[in-house]
Amino acid sequence: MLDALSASAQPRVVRRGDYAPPAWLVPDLALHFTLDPARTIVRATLKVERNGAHDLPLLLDGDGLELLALRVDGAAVDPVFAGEQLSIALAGDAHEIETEVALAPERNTQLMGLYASGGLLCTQCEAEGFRRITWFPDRPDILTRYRVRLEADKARYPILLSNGDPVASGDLAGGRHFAEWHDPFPKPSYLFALVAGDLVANRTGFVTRSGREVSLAIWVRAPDLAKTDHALHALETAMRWDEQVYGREYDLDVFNIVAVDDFNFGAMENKGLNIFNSRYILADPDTATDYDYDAVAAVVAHEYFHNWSGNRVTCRDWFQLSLKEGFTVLRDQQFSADQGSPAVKRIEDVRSLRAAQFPEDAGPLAHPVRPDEYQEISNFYTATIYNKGAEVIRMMHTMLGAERFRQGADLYFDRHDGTAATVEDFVRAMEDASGADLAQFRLWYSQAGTPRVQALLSHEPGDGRARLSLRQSVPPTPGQPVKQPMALPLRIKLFGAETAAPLAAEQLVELRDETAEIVFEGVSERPVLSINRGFSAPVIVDANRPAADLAFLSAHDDDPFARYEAIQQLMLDTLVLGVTQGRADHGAVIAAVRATLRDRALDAAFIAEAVLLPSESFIGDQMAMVDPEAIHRVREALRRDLAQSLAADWRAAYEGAHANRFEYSPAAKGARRLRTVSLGYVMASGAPDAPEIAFAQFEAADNMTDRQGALTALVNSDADCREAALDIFYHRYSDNALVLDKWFSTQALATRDGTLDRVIELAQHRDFTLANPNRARALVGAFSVNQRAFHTAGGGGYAFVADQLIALDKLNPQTAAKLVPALGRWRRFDAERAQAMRGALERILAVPGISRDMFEQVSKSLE
Ligand code: 0A1
Ligand code: ZN
Repeated sequence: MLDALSASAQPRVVRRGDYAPPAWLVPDLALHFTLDPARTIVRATLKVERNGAHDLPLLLDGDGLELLALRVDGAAVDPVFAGEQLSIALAGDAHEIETEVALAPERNTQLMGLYASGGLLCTQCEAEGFRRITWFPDRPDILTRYRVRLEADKARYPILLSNGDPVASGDLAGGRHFAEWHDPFPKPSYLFALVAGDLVANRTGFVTRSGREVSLAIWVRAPDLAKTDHALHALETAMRWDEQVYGREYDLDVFNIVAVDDFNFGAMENKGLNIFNSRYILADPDTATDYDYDAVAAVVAHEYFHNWSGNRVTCRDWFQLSLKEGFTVLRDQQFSADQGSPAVKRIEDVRSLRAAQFPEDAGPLAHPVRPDEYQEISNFYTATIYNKGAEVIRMMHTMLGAERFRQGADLYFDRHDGTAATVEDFVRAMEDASGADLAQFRLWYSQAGTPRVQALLSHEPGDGRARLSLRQSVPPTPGQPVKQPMALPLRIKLFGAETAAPLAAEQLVELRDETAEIVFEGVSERPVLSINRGFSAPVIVDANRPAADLAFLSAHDDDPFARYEAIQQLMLDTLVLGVTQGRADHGAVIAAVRATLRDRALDAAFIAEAVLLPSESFIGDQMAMVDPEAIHRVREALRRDLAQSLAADWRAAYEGAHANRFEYSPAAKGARRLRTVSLGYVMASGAPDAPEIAFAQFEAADNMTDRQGALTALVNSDADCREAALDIFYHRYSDNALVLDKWFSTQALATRDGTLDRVIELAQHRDFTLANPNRARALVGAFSVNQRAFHTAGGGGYAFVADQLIALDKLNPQTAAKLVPALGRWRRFDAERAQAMRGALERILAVPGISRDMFEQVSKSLE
């Protein structure tokens, strides 16, 4: 097998333990770009300085560069290569290295380095893309001052942007022009960026709290300008929030954001020049859903917050990635919570953690928040690094309290400003500022796997005592067969089953040993346990509470998250029982949903989250062996029963949640959400007028949330008008790529019969292309998380995805490799499906020239 692989796919393993400080530093870099999509010339002048006493050569990284010239202190030298690196022997302690290279942005389909997107030229350098632009020690612990000169055709590329502040610009002969940018802050190469194109800006001014005047601009192509107000407003709000909550101010005179259509991730925090996937910038009511609006604000805030957590303090090496990502995700979650309902935000964040990170932690690609090794770092931009990393820092916040946490953050920023730091530095700053002992807590960074906590509450009415026994275990994960007990904070409260009153104040219990017992005194009535309130620890709790207790908590708990959790657990228990026993009583779920729907004290957004059934894949995650058809059947049966038993309530909720005109406010968003969820139930009831109601909403909608909500309800059904609705939608938005993505993904996510065939057909559609990552994800990515359709008996779903990934790997390995995990879940399926999934993975692995990205994901998935 191995001899079929290209050199690029030879398993190279990078280990955290092998870290060594750089032999040479690069304090200054001048970059000169002669931009052209077919052939761009890059001249680089590096000032290098020996770092300590040694006689090691200077090693420069490069990838796919045509080397035109190499000079040391002005004299041409012949290049010497050591593996993929350029090795330069240097006699003195300080030298000047000059290189000249050529590259072809328009042929760059990987979208790493300098590439063309929709008439623009732009860059993506994290994690190792800078080496695709010029020869450089492309590692995050080299901090360099950049001076950049861009030259390009003026008509085609009137706007020339890079990091830092603009210092000069002007015209050149032959219709060309130039711009120069200096970034006063030393930065790692992964934060370098440039953009050239025909762009217009939505601008505003911002005065920081110490009085610095900053000019903010969001750059897009002219037709998109009207869709940038929301992002610009979010940026201002985020800048103010970071001053108020973390005491962090912006530090340059300009802050530019550019939206591009072809982008591997969501966005990138390049110093002073953020580059965004346009789906996280562009929003107007007709084309973006409330979900999109929220995501735009969250990603704008996330990238802005990186200016401190990531840029001012960066990462020593890529094993420390969660240092910037976990912390920044926590910061963007806190920001979003402050803009609307913190409870609903927490519910959404936990839902996505459970949908993406828990399965990762339970599968073949499980890795610690601070990994020990990787083959390709791009594969480690995962839910574990981002979302679990955020949960780990959130636990510190919970244990230390807001005030001491803030002191820890201040100490961290003060100590490490202008340097490349480690996860250990962060934890130590938290300890030093607070006096807390986080020695055992550090296991969260080194041990993979989601801990499980068993909780058993017993009550002796005679002596008024209740005892809570806790037992934790951390499952084995690849390379980590045996685990130690974690330190985990559990917020716990008891309620009286008769009075519905709290029996004592909430306790924050820090479980440290494998087992613990907590005794509550003066408990005279039967207690009901509320545990892991607010999802204080990212663990799975097995509390085995009877349906009656869950129903009770869903009505009476005073922690909204716990209330949500109780009704969801009740649904989940009922669904799992239905799948494993073939039948389950729906009565308790129906009663709890009725009570929630009728509770006037609850806000609409919360109700909508609470009454939604757990997804098919989340039900699957609870079972050792997933039966996708049975799960679908049982869930649909409960949905229908809920729909019919509460038919009048759903109609009332649907009609009550009607707004007259579009408005983007927490209340209006909540109303729309409840409206869409209720419409789903109205459809599920099978009422003959239901499709008409959905179709009427689809046509009359004055916003994308209502329109896509109705379309989804129709597409999931067998209603006659489903195809008509799809056609109308397609023609209405055929010139809007981001909305067409929705057209693809809505169909790929459909839970009805025949989805596999439809998806295969859509891959042939003239608007489908693997060259655009958003489009590839909209069809292939969405389909691969549609449990029922992807696992259609016969293995056609696996074969389809394998075909697409093989084709995509040739264009864009990063985006292809991100889609492998769905196939890696084979251990959880019956022999026939498992074999077909393995077959698909083996077929991918056998392709000659497979990328390093794919090789790592696929080979680990087969182990
Ligand atoms: N640091 C960015 C994520 C990011 C990572 C890699 C990329 O390469 C294609 C792009 C973006 C963030 O956290 O937003
Ligand atoms: Zn980030």
